[in-house]
Amino acid sequence: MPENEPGTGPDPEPGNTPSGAPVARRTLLGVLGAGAVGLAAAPYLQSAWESVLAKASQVDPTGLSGLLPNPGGFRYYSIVGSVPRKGEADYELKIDGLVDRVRTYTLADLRALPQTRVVHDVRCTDGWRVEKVPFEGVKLSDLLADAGVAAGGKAVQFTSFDGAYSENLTLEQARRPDMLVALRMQDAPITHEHGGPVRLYAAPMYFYKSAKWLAGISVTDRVIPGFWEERGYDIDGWLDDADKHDASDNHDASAA
Ligand SMILES: Nc1nc2c(c(=O)[nH]1)N[C@H]1C(S)=C(S)[C@@H](COP(=O)(O)O)O[C@H]1N2
Ligand SMILES: [Mo]
Repeated sequence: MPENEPGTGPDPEPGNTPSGAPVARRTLLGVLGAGAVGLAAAPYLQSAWESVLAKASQVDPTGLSGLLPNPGGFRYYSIVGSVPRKGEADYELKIDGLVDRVRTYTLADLRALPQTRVVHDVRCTDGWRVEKVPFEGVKLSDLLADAGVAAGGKAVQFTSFDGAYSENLTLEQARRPDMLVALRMQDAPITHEHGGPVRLYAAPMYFYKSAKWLAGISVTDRVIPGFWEERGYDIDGWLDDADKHDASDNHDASAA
């Protein structure tokens, strides 16, 4: 079933919007025939196939790509048609809002901080799941401590350099040890398609909380609903089995 038809899946989705505006997730490529689908059977072609899927996801408005096999188990989502590539020379993460010290980090800065590895199942509200995916990066709590949360800070808002996506966590959620500003996924640098060079990884929550192409972290005085939350998604997004109250007893985070 097309993923961007309202009311057809477990979550409400927006309908088509005028071109140029953010639309429902774009996950498809109508141009690929059965022959191309067959490529997915060859493991050594996996990354090539994934990059075809990713390219198609940037342009196809039909939402049918979710019906095609993806050997990695993931589907690539973006609410905008194209996202600039950022890397070593031009990537920057800014932490501002209700903080004692505004901070900016380059990729090298982030890599120089202690890295944490979290292994958890990834789940999208659309029903797909990838088991035991390793992510590595800097604990969000470390960055918040570095900037210093000022009086009145209650929540955190994440923004993306796609120019449209946003997400949030309460400060309590953000300080869990399984909330990462992730630089690596599946033991490799995060690809552009997966939101690299830096994305959020909110392990105990549905994957929509894990903002791709992370550009900003702003401490706010209240939770500001994110892109999908404005469209009906749960504000918290806990996975069914998440330990919502005590991260220290039941999480997969460990020092890398
Ligand atoms: N910037 C941005 N982040 C995003 C999204 C998006 O469309 N744009 N989609 C979310 C959803 S619904 C999911 S399931 C995951 C998909 O991540 P993937 O594309 O790496 O599989 O990213 C989340 N973060
Ligand atoms: Mo999702």
